[in-house]
Formats: sequence, C-alpha cells, structure tokens
Amino acid sequence: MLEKTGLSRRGFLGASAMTGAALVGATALGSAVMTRESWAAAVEDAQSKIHVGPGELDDYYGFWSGGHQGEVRVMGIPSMRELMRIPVFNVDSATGWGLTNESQHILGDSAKFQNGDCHHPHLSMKDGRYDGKYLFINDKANTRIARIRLDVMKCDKILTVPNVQAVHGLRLQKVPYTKYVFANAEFIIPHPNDGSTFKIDSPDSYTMFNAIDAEKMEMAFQVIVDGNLDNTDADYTGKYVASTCYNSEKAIDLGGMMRNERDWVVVFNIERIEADIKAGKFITLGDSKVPVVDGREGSQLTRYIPVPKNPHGCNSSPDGKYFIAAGKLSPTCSIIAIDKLDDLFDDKFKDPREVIVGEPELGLGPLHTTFDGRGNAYTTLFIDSQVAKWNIDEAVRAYKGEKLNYIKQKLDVHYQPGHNHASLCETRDADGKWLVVLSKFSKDRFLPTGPLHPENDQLIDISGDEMKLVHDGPTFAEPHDCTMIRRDQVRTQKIWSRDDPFFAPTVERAKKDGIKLEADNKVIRDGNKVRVYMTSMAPAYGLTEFTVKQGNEVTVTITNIDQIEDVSHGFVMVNHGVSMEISPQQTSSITFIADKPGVHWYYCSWFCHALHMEMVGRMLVEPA
Ligand code: CUK
Ligand code: CUA
Ligand code: CA
Repeated sequence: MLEKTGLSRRGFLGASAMTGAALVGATALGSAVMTRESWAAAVEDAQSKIHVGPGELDDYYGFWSGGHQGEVRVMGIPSMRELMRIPVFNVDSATGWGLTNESQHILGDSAKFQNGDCHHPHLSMKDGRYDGKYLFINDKANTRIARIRLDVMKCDKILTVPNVQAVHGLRLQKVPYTKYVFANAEFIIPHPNDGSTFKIDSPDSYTMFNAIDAEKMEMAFQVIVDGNLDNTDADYTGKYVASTCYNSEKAIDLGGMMRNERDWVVVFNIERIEADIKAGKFITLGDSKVPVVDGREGSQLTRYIPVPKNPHGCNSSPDGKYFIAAGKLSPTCSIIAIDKLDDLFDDKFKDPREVIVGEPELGLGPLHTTFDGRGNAYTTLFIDSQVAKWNIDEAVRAYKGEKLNYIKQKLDVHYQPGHNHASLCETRDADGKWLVVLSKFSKDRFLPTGPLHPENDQLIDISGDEMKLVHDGPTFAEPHDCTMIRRDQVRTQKIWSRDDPFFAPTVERAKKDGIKLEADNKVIRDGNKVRVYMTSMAPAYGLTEFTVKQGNEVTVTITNIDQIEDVSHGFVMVNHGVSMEISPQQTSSITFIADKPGVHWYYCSWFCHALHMEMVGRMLVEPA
C-alpha cells in the first residue's frame, strides 16, 4: 500500500507523531494517493478500533494453533493481546505439561513424543452454534487429536489415530451437535505397513478419513479413500462432510502430485457410513478394533467431485448452502451446492460436476475461504499476497452466464497468507466483524530477529463495505489456523474444583495411601518408591524438608489449599528437571529419581506472595 502512496513506511512513521508502529499497514486506502494527513487519520481510525484500554476486556477469545511449536495460544480480539498458552503436544516448563503425572496420564502412550505440529483448532457446537465446551486440535507430526476443556483451558484428552499417518484437516460435526471430530489422515501408506512393500500406488496402499467420538475421545470409524486427504469441513445438516485431495495421483514426488489437471473433493455420507457399521459391514486392520469401511470410487458411502488443481482449503458457508474448495494451483474456487448432494448420492447426475454451481476466478494461489454472514466470502491468495472479498451469490450467477463482477475488493496482506478466519464464521452466528489473516512471511514489518522471522497475523475490520487492515501481530511458528468465539460464549472457572477429573488419578492414588490431600503433609515409603504429600499455601509448603535414599523414585504431590483467585504456586526441584504449576485448589504431582546424595532445595516458581522467594524446602538424600 505504501508503495502506492509514494511514502516509505518508516519515513512516514518517523515523521509523524504517531506511536504504535504495529499499525504500519493501517489503511483506509481507497485512494491511490494519500497525504500525510489522511494517512495519519487512517492510522488513528485503525488504532481506535482495536484499542482495548487498560483494564478493559476484549470482545472475543481467539484460539491460535501453535503449529510445530505444539501448543494452543489464547488471544484477545480485537486487541490481539496474547492471554494464555495451553501446552498440548509440547513440553512446557512453566506448567509442567509433559512432566507431571497428570499430563503424562492424558498424553498416554504418546507421552514419549515431545514434539507436535498443530494446524486446526475448532470449537464444539450444538445446532451449528458454539456451545463453549471444547476445543479440538490435530497433531500432524505424531497423528494425534487433542481436546481442550474451555472451562479450565487445559488439554484433557489426547488420542493417537491408529492405522494412518499424519492427521491434517480437522473439523467438527456442527449439527445436531459435535458428536464426531472429523480428521483427515494425509499420507498414503501400505496396509499392513510392515516393510513387506514400499509401494504406495497399489490398492493395498491408501489413507483414511477418520471420525472420533468427541465426548469419549475414542475412534468411531475410518473410511478408506482414493488419493489422499487435505482439508475438510462439515455441513449444517449433519449428513455430509467434504474433504479436498491434492494427491489423486498417488504420487510420491512433487511432479507426480501435480500431474492431473483436476484432483477432487470427496464427500462422505455420514448416515450411510453409520448404517453400514451398525449392520456389521466393516473390517478391522491389524490389532485395531476400529471399524473400517471402504469409501473408494464405486462405494455408496462417498462421492468424488473432480475440481482443479491440488485443492487445499475446504469451507462450508454459514448459510449452509455451499462447500467451497480453494484451488491452490488453480486461480479458482469450486462452489459445491450442498442441496444437490442428495441427488448426487442417489445417482441422479451423469457427471458429479453437476453439483458445482460456481467457479469464481479470484487470483493466484487461493488457499482458504471465510465468511461474513452477509453473503460474502474472503479467500486468501497465497501467491498474490492478498485477500479477495467476493460475493457468493454473484459468483454463482456469473457461472450461469450473467455478466457481473463478483469480486468486491482485494486487499494486500503481508505476506503470503495461509488461513484466514472471520469472527464466528464456522457457525450460524457469523457476524462479519473481524477477519484474521495468518500471513506466513513478515519480511520487514517488524524489528529484525535474525534469520528466523516471526510470522504476521493481521487483523482486518470487515464490518463495513471495505476491508480495512488495522493491526499487525508478530507470532512464533506457526499459527496455521485460528478460531474466534464471543467472550459470552465461554465460561471459565476461577479456581479448580476439588473433584476435577484433571487430577482424579492422583486423588485416587492418595486415597490408597490414606492421605487427605487438603490437610496431610506426609511421606509414604513403599520399597524403593517414596511418595511425598504436602499442601501449599502462600508463602509456604506444608513440608520444608523430607528425606529419601539415593536411588529412590520420588513422587511429590502438592495440593494448593489457597482459595484465592490468581494465587498459583509452583514446585521446582533444583537440578532434577522438575517443574510444575499448582493453581488454587489444584493437586499436581511429579515423579523423578533422587540420584544424587546431599541437600537439594526446592522452591516455588510462580510468584505468589511478597515472601515468594522464601517459599522453599529441602530434599535430603542419604547416600545409598
Ligand atoms: S493448513 Cu495445514 S498446511 Cu492451509 Cu489448514 Cu497450513
Ligand atoms: Cu508460592 Cu510462589
Ligand atoms: Ca494433484
């Protein structure tokens, strides 16, 4: 934008009295030429829109994928302030996620992995609206799905999806409620994948579409598909889920994956799949008990709709009418009419492409589409570094031959956008207020940080006729996707409830030891195992010392009996790799080997009191 104005960004900002260099992209730019005064006015306008003053609260929670960093980040919108981080597929030193017994219990078999790669955070729904219960997110790196409880903003379940490699696309059933989490496994593998063959182009090599029971967090079913699977979305009838495929070629290299001019969108008929499973028409693979059905070409469970070319994003419009698949290597999006899918499944069409009712040409590298609830779609153009705003109805009419310009505006973003997400766009409540664009490159928009640059999450005001860029926000690797929910749709707890399932296994353990967690400060010796129970109340632990023998496996369990909101304690055992959070009314535990004789101090790591430094104790380790 600034290039067009003939002003250099830094020159301008340097010359102006404005602070807030984050607003570099601020633009109400309709005109090609801006004066210094009109630029300043635009910046001021932008600043006033996103300004959430000290002590004021944001209107929306945003949940950001932490990409290959493995966590989920909680943002405030429109301030774009980071409120919290929720460790999920990573190890977190502050809270002890991945270190504590409670988190390892949730991580289950996959606790051995210390990395993850999350892409798609999505919120549970009832009748197409957020119910404020859960957030689900995929781990592409280790083929997992996690659930986060919104009331405490902690991960409470993690499931490894069997028989497949790399869960990428993830969406939730919207209607009648989030019964299923739908997850696309991306990579084609041989079955069984035991080294007897390395070919992936044979009929015994495939990937699968996965449905997970959202409440139990157990596998519900898997569907064998042709080609591979990228992104996915569910409709507003509860019947259909659509997924993009970029590797219809079943190729193993770049050239091969780009060979076909068209790949496809595969549509899954959930009712028919459920009926087959109920009737026992399924197989199982290897040791797994998960029902597997065959949804390859010719199956009555799926339909394959050819679309150009290596399609990526798949998004259902909030009016319930369309699935929109972004072309990636084609400058177009394909609009699929959901009300034609019944006929498609009943074989009423000669050509499955008869369900396509629009193919707007938007620009180079369309990746993802979002919606304002007023009939407009917003598609990111990766190569053009733009967001295209277009009218869906007009694009459908243009496809029928009407002469009209369905593109309403193209806005420069900085730079190379992946996902975009408008407020409440995945629900019937799409309110057309804010659009977040997750740009993969920030180039020169922030202070330089060496070879590794932050990404740039931009906030765009879409409440008016024109998109207006109002904020640049640097983020660490790599928010593939985000989601927003109105703040009144989330109810959080201020302190833990003593009967919370998050630490129930630890409470069980204590019960067996005859311990009353809220009162007792005791050491239980059980052969080579020592279980140390103590309370914490600012600014002291219930035990200021305990004694063990060298080589003992020590489990320290601490119950924070403070009732006061915000008084979290920590527990760090120096030189033992031990750290954890114990928030008010929480019980946390951690196990380690006392392998060094001598005095070992432990201390509180979360600032809790004027005497926080003095909140300490000593583990005395007797030589073996
Ligand atoms: S995404 Cu996962 S490759 Cu476009 Cu949803 Cu980035
Ligand atoms: Cu307790 Cu700091
Ligand atoms: Ca392809």
